[in-house]
Amino acid sequence: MVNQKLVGFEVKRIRADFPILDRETQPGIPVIYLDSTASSQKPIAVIEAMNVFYRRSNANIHRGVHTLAEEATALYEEAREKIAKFINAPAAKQLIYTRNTTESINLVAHTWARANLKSGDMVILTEMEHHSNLVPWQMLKSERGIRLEFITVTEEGLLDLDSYRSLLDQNPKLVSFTHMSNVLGTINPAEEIIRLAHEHGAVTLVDGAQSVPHFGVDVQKLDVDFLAFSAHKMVGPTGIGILYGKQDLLENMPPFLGGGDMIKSVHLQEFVANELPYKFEAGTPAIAEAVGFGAAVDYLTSVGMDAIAAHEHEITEYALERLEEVPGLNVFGPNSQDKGGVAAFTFDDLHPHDIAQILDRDGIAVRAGHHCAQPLHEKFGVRATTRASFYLYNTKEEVDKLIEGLYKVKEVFN
Ligand code: C6P
Repeated sequence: MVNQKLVGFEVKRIRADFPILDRETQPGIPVIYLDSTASSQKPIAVIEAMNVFYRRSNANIHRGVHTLAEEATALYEEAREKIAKFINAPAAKQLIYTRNTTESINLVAHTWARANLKSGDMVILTEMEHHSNLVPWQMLKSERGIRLEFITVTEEGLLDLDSYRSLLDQNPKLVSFTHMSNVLGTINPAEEIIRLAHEHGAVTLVDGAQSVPHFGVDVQKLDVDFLAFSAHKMVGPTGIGILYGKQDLLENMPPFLGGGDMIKSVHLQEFVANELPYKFEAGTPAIAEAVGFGAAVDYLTSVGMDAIAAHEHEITEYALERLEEVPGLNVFGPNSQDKGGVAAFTFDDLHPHDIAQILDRDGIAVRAGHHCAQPLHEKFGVRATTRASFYLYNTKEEVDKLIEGLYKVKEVFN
């Protein structure tokens, strides 16, 4: 999928849609934004959709019968329909608006898991998880005594499926894993992992924070039970994400937060929960953000997810080749065949924060640290890495600037 020939992908035209890319963070140097894995930039279409919403249609949803309230409700629900189509969900009501991927995973841990897991039950994770797919399960472990086991990561940064198969024989209740690593860039074989989990009667949760923004994800093809992702990593606004779930699972889960909108009726001593998806959406939600999320999905669809994946693949392949030329630099993770647009590296014994700071002097934005994947860094015996990441608006020229910047870093420290 990621190796298709690029047809009609004009990065120059795409860049013109993202006003921030003209911003000079250093005098005379437009920013070179290589940190989309942390959060992507936003096109005019998204910024405008939210602007127009506030100027024309702003009101609370599901509450009023006046024109503005009806308009706001319609826009909020239209966005849900668009996002549902984007991931090929059978029905929009299977998409719960949350704040982000983290909240989506916590929702499953608080509702499905607390209703279905007891002491000694096994949850399979992987060694490459982001903290948001680790800590909620560790919390449940302290509270309930569930057992956590991990699919190991090989030296090349791939999941060791033999270790997975041997864990499956121990009757896991849940397999929860990242579709794409935010450090190694590894794109995991989600369909196979899910199929094997289902053969062993386990429920599956995919952390799609880094996959849904970067290539086509089809929940029906994957047959995944839960999928979590965030708008801000896919050219949409911050403050909104999605939990997709299979209908029967969602219907049988207890509600998450209690309050307005998530109820059908309330009496002094009890309440009756609302239908899907509102059962999980307590309180006034991020309405303008939902509208922006819908616009983001429209934007990505108009460019084409296959074209985006192919462009990122080309840039990543080029970046890996060029990074390899730099003496003392070591990129983590597999080669470009199994990898999305992420290159996390160590460089001699330089501290990643120093590297990032010096690159910033040339307007190059990269991230330094453990990227909320501390156990993975421990596994590879490093405290931190420097990470460059690529999205639809990045160019080979920007990769060249990164390489020039890295040689400058070397000079500074010599
Ligand atoms: N990774 C990064 O710089 P939120 O913050 O909830 O939108 O996404 C959390 C998350 C979950 N899973 C994966 C694989 C992720 O990469 C992230 C976010 C950012 O790598 C911020 S730490």
